[in-house]
Amino acid sequence: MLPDNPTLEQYLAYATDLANRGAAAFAAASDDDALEAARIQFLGDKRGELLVLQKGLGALPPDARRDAGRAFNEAKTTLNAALDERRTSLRSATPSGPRLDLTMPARERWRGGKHPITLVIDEIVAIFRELGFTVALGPESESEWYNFGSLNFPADHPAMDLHDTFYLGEGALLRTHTSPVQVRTLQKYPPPIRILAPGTVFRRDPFDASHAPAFAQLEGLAIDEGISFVDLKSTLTVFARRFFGPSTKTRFRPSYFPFTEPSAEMDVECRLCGGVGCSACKGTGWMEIMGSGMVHPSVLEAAGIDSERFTGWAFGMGPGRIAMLRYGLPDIRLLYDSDVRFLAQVAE
Ligand code: 2U9
Repeated sequence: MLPDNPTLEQYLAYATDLANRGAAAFAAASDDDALEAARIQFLGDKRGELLVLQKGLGALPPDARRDAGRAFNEAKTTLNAALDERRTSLRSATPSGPRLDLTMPARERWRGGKHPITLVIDEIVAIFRELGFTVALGPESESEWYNFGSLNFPADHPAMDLHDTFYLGEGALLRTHTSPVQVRTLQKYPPPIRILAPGTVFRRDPFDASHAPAFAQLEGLAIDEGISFVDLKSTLTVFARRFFGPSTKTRFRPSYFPFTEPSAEMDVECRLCGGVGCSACKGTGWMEIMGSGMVHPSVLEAAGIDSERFTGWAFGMGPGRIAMLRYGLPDIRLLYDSDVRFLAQVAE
């Protein structure tokens, strides 16, 4: 401690002692926190020991102040130099970059996954691939001929109405089904042909619980010599059993499409009630899965295929609808609003 009214000798001795103790404390500081504590002790703005030494100058006789002032400045220089030196040496010993808290619990990893519709398409494609089908793709912007004309739609068919189809101008439109892909494939490759055409299609439908203006479709086509409705029924039943389970019952109901004759809807026994009847199947015990039929001879001829020699069958389904049945979804919009909390439940 510096006495209240020190002599010059006491002041000089105290200044030297202070400088030595401070320099030693700085040199001994093992990390930033210890160095900061030592800095506050010796160089602190409010109660630092150097401040006390400075205040002590005023208590000295005037003729002692010059020597005492020099001793004070030396002590100050020594302390600041020792502090700087230790700061530099600690910094070079500490790895640079952000400090890591290795005890912090890890964040759960975000895992991406396939969309439920993509999962359904992949699964359908895998089943038909084993049955000899390959995937064919084509443009989403089509001509009226590929989308309607080649597929035996009469010129006044309501699907061609402005209220049902998005027209792009200059004879182009957004395809309303993936059937044009099959027509293009038939023009390009000779039979036998077995193809699947998955893709997005567009219709001027309201966006509600069961409709979307843009949605996924998956169509299939088989063309060969001697193909009959028996091949259609048996192949689609094998598909239904692979997709929905080996005991799945199917039934075919007569239907109508311009591009197939005869045409049929395929139903599977309701997955939710086992055929007893529930709200999902509207009490019928059956769920409609897809449309199908024997390719109309006019469609074969339009694509350049000899309809006397070749026959074929086709089918079409909406993978979004299948995903709704499989995952028990009440509203098709769930599939389109990209809410990861919903999507993560089925992501693979
Ligand atoms: C060619 C010849 C025939 C494709 C077919 C269906 C039956 C069908 C609908 C199901 C629900 C479309 O997604 S949906 O709205 N489709 O029912 N589609 S037969 O027939 C073809 C295709 C191409 C050359």
